Amino acid sequence: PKEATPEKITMKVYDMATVSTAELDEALRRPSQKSSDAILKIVTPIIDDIRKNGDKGVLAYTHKFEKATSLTSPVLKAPFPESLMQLPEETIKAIDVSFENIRKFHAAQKEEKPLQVETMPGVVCSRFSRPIEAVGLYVPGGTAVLPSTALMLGVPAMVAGCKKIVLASPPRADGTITPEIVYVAHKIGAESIVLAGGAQAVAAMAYGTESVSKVDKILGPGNQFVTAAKMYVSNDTNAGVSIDMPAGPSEVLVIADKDANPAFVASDLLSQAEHGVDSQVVLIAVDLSDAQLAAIEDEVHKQALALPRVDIVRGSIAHSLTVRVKTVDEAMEISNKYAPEHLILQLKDAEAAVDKVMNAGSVFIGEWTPESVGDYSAGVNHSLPTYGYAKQYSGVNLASFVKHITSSNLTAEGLRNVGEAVMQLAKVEELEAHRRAVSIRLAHMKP
Ligand code: HSO
Ligand code: ZN
Repeated sequence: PKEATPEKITMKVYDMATVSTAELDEALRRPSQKSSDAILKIVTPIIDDIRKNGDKGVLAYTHKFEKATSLTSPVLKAPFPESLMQLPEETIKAIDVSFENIRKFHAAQKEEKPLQVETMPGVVCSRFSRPIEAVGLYVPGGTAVLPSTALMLGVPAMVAGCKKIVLASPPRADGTITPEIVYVAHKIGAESIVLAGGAQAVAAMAYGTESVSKVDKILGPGNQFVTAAKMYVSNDTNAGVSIDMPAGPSEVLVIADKDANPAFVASDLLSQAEHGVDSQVVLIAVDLSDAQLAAIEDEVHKQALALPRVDIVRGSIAHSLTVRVKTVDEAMEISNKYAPEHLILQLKDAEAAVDKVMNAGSVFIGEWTPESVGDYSAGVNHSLPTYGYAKQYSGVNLASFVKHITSSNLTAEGLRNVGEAVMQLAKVEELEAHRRAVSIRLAHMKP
């Protein structure tokens, strides 16, 4: 019997010249997520359970979900035994190179010295930063092992000077953690690895258990349960914990013109499409002929079929799309509205287009910059805002691991200069004690 020709793996095409705004908006909507209410109903009892039962609760979930029934403790404390980080030479080298680049780029984000401004003679305002003391870094398990995420969260935490770095990741069924993650944990000086995933790992780090250290901030991507748990604990004043940002499925928007190599463009689209069935990839084709667009489409199909994760790709390509536009400006307008996690510029003058980028997590400029370099080794962070949140959030960076503290320091002259304004505003707000805190001092100064 003749083999069925596999259905063409291709993205739906819209043309800016003919599509209505409403139709395009609808096409560019991210694949819908389960309602957060439904997820919260599942997550809340898990969090309550961990608060009540501590280690025992965490272990029970890990036995159940990860099938790691041999585990007797939910935590692996540093120093981690060498035997747990046995890796091929080339993997060690790759982690070391990436570690160093990420370290360099994030170390450069350190503020040299406190910011200081004399706003009026004798009125000095300063701002300085201090590391967040304890951070919990969630490294997802699931369909792919992600030691790169451990690097992206762990290296900036180390550079910022966080005293206690706790990593959490679901163990394998034999109760062990991938050696790559243990090696990264060792390199960043992690205090411990929590051998758990999901809402239970988040709850354990938010509230602490007998053996899991309570942290001040939880960062890292995860599935909808992890995200819902992070939202929940960050809203609970009893936990006193903050989070990085809402995380969703990975996505990319590629802007390509006639100069772009169709094979390169296709490879970039597919490298995000393989993340998960709910990922979305968008191609904005700038003034391409039918033949040029067809060349990219053929490459997408051909390259996709050769991928081990072709089935995931089929899923994500199904809700992905191409938009044909005439100019780079039109392309940038769509991109800024979409606010992609990753923006790839495969344009003749890619650098010139960067000025027009208003909303994006991270930008990849020119034909020699595939997104995967940023995912792993260039030095930029890959923990980025998805789902359009690039409109208001930054990706993980050094500032994610510090707080800024301000200070004021006035001389007598300074208080004389600014005191009138303070007293008048206190009067307006009818807060007499505020006013007197100034007047009592001014009176004291008078001879
Ligand atoms: N592209 C993903 C990160 C990642 N890629 C990890 C490979 N491993 C989200 O930025
Ligand atoms: Zn990736």
